[in-house]
Amino acid sequence: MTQFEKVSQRSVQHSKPAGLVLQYGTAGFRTNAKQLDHIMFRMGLLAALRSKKTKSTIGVMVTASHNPEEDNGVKLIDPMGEMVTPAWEEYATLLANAEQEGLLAALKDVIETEAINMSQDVSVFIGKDTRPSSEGLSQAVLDGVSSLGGHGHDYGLVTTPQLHFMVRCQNTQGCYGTATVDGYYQKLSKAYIQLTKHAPNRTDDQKHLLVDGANGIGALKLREMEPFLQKELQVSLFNDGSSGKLNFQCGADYVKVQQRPPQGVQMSAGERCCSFDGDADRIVYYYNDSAGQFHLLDGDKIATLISTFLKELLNQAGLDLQVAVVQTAYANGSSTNYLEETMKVTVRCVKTGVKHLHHAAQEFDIGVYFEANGHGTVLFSKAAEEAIQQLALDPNANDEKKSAARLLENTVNLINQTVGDALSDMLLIEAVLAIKGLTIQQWDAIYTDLPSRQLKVKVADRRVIDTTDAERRAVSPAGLQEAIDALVKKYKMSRAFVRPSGTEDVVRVYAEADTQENADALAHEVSVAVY
Ligand code: NG1
Ligand code: ZN
Repeated sequence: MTQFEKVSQRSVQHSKPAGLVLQYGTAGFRTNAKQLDHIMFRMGLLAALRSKKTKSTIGVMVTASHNPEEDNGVKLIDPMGEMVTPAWEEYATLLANAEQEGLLAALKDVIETEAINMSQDVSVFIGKDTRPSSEGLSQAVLDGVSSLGGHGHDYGLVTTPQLHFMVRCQNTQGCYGTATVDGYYQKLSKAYIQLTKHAPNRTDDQKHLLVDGANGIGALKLREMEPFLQKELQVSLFNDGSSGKLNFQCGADYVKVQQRPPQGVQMSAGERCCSFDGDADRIVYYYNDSAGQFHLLDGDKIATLISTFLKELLNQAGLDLQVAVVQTAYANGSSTNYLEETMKVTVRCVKTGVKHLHHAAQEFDIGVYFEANGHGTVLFSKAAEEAIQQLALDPNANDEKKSAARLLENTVNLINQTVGDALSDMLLIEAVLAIKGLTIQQWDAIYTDLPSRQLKVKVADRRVIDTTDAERRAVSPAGLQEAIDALVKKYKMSRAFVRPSGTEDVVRVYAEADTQENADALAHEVSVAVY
């Protein structure tokens, strides 16, 4: 049987419902799990082709992140552990939507356009989250890979960032770490323990952290990692999946959007808490003050803490490396202001979607990127990593410089540079707070968020809204931007923008102003202008 006959035969067992059309969205395909079997098989095929093309290992993660438990989805991972390149997102859409009888033609189209050598070997790493549907769907991916004669390595239950990490390890012959889950824990925990040595005399209270695992994979993996941390982090884990439903009234997305603590977490006043999302690539922190008021420390606060820490260390080390922070239009205006005016850090604003942030961060020596919702990481250029390593080993450097360089070296090792990673980000934040001797209240007080409001508006066709300037200004429909400008002028310290969502059939409205009442009123008035 030829390869194509095999694909044809197997694809019948993963047949596509006629007429169903799905788009590769901001973060891969995502919808009700019942509609995804054929998508998974076909993404197995595509991953096999991408592996042949790049002569590298490719990753396929079965997850729908923060979506409800009934949904599922798939994310493709490129050789360096980054998200798949946009040209191949188009092939993904092409294969996903080809009717059953047109699948082979679509496949051959990709092979021809990319001039793929079909005798090249295939290596694909596969992982899945804890959704009940993930098991069957990951089998469909494996089926796709093997019908093109490929070898799929099934890692089973892993977080999305763990799979990204393993793909990078594999393709860099171990330079990034060992491509196993234990290899991941070893690399991160070693760096974390080294960093916390710079914060001696921490009390058990200071080492204690409440974690909301969103009833997902992050909870499972945190339990596995705990022994590696040698009590330098003492976790009380809630929503660990033993009884609650995935992402239901818990998790990072719930906390960020609802601006309230998750269900099922017993927080005392002042206690440091964090929430992961359903595949553990996002994290937010929060606490209740003694008056019972809830305080959220989102991606912007995380980016500020981390970039400040890095900048201070670079100064101490005497290393002339540029630190930049990449944000989106949703970043709180106070954070941008603080970073630019007080920290004198370069700030870049890009379109919503992690791939845009990741790409922009690659342009700097050190690029810190975070979406306000808590997805983010830090990227170090090769030159920056080498400068840090050289200084750490330099026999002529003074102790202060050397010590700063070693801290930077361990920071690099603690960070998962492939993608935002709740476990890695959590350890980094815990280490930074410990080294700087900051409580969560002190971290929160670095700057005060401007009151803001996000709303969703349902319109007949959200695509009539076109934007420019990193989505901060609307260019169509005619008159909309002028209307927004006029509304913004009515309030102090105000800002507002609208954009069509890339993951839901809605227009998102964002507003900031001097008071919560004004932010709410402005958001409401802008929604009316959109409608
Ligand atoms: P859309 O639906 O395009 O706004 C949302 C998030 C993004 C990103 C993606 C992917 C907001 C305002 N938007 O995109 O940041 O995380 O989902 O999950 O949070
Ligand atoms: Zn996620």
